[in-house]
This record gives sequence, structure tokens and C-alpha cells, in this order.
Amino acid sequence: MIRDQELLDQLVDTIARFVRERLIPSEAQVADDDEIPATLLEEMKEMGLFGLSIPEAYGGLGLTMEEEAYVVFEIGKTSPAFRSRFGTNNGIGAQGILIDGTEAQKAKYVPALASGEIISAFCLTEPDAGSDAASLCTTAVRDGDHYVLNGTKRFITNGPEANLFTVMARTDPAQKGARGITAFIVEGDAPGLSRGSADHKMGQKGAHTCDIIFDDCRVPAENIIGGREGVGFKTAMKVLDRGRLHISALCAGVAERLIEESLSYAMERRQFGVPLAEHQLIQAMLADSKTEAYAGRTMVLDAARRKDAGENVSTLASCCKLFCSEMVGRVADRAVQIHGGAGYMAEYAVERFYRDVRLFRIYEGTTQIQQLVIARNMVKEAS
Ligand code: COS
Repeated sequence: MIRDQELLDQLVDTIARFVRERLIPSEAQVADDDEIPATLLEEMKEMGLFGLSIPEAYGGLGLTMEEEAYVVFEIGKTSPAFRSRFGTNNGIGAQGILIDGTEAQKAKYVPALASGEIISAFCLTEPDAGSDAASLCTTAVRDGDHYVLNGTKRFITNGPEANLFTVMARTDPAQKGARGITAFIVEGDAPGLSRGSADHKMGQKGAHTCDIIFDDCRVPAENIIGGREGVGFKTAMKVLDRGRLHISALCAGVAERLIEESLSYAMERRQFGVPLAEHQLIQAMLADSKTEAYAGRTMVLDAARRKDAGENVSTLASCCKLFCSEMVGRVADRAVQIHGGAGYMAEYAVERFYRDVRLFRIYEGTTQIQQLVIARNMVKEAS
């Protein structure tokens, strides 16, 4: 749903300019340094990027899912590492509190997430619980008016810099599956919380992940999201439904950037006496990428509109994540191919994006998990 087309157009234009003038020129440096400069982070805060989809009542811009998709298409035109820093505050780092939190929890934490004053992270994955998230074994045991958490969370995006965590832990050891899991809000300086060293990743340099370790970590009982034990897995799933749409929009945006890079290279570079773009086999790759990116963009907008209209989009979010993350992988592969030898060289952006986009098929649910969710929901609806 678009509430005010003119305002949205202005916002999208402003973000597109910021991406073009400030972020794209810094991409290579950020990748080399594995660090986003503090000045850029400040600019992102000033633009409200940390609170795009946080309600206005808590200091955010209150974008609807459809509006967010249009914004994220633009953000996709630069390195995904930039999005990683502020996307989590809008998405998986804040949505647990926004969807299922109490009013007091929202009032306490959400304004600082919207402003970017605090950075958040989502702690579901563990060394032995990845796709099978309901098998997680981090424990939370009640002790007076606190819970004591023990366990390790793995590959936590923003882990090194986050100071607020949504943590899924098992409060009922008798319940081995989803029903024994509770979601907690854990502050970064909670006693017993520590961070592992930053992971060395294939791509997305500038976005950091690490282990988050809970060693008799004491968390106030009032920090259970929504105040209810045993429903934390459902909170996590609802958060991921929304997150999967956001990542799909990002994939569609990155695909557009890769197509721009491919087209401009193909028009400039000459072989056999003519620009590459005049060779039909190159044209076929350009056309396939354009068609697939358009399909991705369209399905994201459709699912986003349905979500805004109040439909349950769990299946559609997985359809979008499945298609868009695979699609951008193919587009990146063609982009490297169109660039030929140059596409294998680090000075061309497509080499970096080729590595960056690989993660999209894995995080927030692998392609295989999306297939499983879609098919299971189909069977459930039919029976
Ligand atoms: N919204 C609300 N509730 C949901 C839900 C959703 N989208 N999906 C599942 N649930 C509920 C189910 O209805 C069920 O509730 P009941 O016990 O009341 O029936 C409960 O959650 C457990 O669901 P389910 O039985 O489907 O759980 P499974 O363990 O079989 O598996 C999958 C669920 C595989 C879909 C889940 O573990 C998953 O998404 N894994 C991938 C995790 C992931 O994306 N990790 C990325 C890391 S975070 S960046």
C-alpha cells in the first residue's frame, strides 16, 4: 500500500541519490577495509534508514511493506553490506519486539532502534541448529525475577557491533521442538554475554558476523517478548516471513545493478569489430537477466501489497525469497560472463557482487527451506 505517492517518490529519489553519490563510490574501499566509514553510518542515521519500517510513533518512517520494497530496490543497487547494518534494525532485529512485544518493551527499545542509536541482531541459528531451527539448545532457566541463558548462537549478523539481541532460547527442556522456545530481548552489556571473533566470510565485506556466547547470562524476566513463554519460535517465524520479503526486494535491486553494469560494459567493449551488445549471444544473456529481474520485482510488489492488505503471506514470502535469491545468482553469473576475463578481476564490481549474492540463497532460510515451507503450506491448505 502506498500512502502518499509524492512523498514516497521523494524518499526513493533521495535514497537513489545517496546510493549513487555516496555509497557506490565507497564500495571498493568498504570491501578492502571490511569496514563502513563512520561518516557514512552517520549519514544513514540522519536519513532515517535505521527506522524505515518502524512505526512513526516510535520515531521511524513507518513505511508499509510495499513502500519498503520500493526503497529496498534502490538500496540493492549498492553493496549489500550497507543494507546489512541498518536493515537489521528495520527487520529481524526489531520486528520480534514490534510484532509480539509488549507496549512497554516497544517504548523502551524501539525509538533507539529507529534512530540507529542501538544496533540490533537476531539470534536463532546455533552450531547444531541451522535450518532445523526448532532443535535449538540454548537454554533459559528461571532464577527469581531473571532467566539464566546458556548456549552459543552462530553467524550472527551485526554480532560484533550489536547492543540489542532478540534471542530464541529453550525455557522448557521437556518440549524438544518449537513449543519449548521463548524469545528474549537481551541487552549487549548483559552479564555473561560475550562475542566470538569476527567470521572470515566469502563476501559482503563490511557486514560482520560472529558467535554470540551466553555463559550464565542473566536476563530480566520482563524481557521475554510479549511476556509469554513457549511462543518464541512463532515470533521468529513471523519475523522471518517479513524478513524474507525484504531480502527478496534486495535481490531484485541487486539484479538491476548487475544488469546496469552488464549493459554498460557490453555497449562499451568491442569484439569482432562491434560492441559486445550487438552480439546475439550476449543479447540473450542481457534479455534473460532483464526478464528475470522484472519477474522478481513484480512478485515482491504483489506479495508486499497483499501483506499490507492483511493477508497471510508466509507462502508468498517464501516464493519470493526462493525465486529472487536464485534469480540474482543467475544474473550475477551472467554479469561475470558478459564481462569475460574482466569479470573475474577485483577491479570490476561484478566480481564482488558475484560473491556477495551467494549469501542470499542461504540466510533467512535456504532455498531448500523455502521449498519446504511452500510445499508444506500447499498441502496444508489443500487438506
Ligand atoms: N508464522 C507463524 N507461526 C508459524 C510460522 C509462521 N510463518 N511457521 C510455523 N509456525 C508455527 C507452526 O504453526 C507451529 O505451531 P504449532 O506448534 O502451534 O502448530 C510451530 O510454529 C512450529 O512450526 P513447524 O511445525 O512448521 O516447525 P518445524 O520445526 O517443522 O520447521 C521450518 C519449520 C523448517 C520452516 C523452520 O525451522 C525454518 O524456517 N527454518 C529455517 C530457519 C531460518 O530461516 N534460519 C535462518 C537464520 S535467521 S537469519
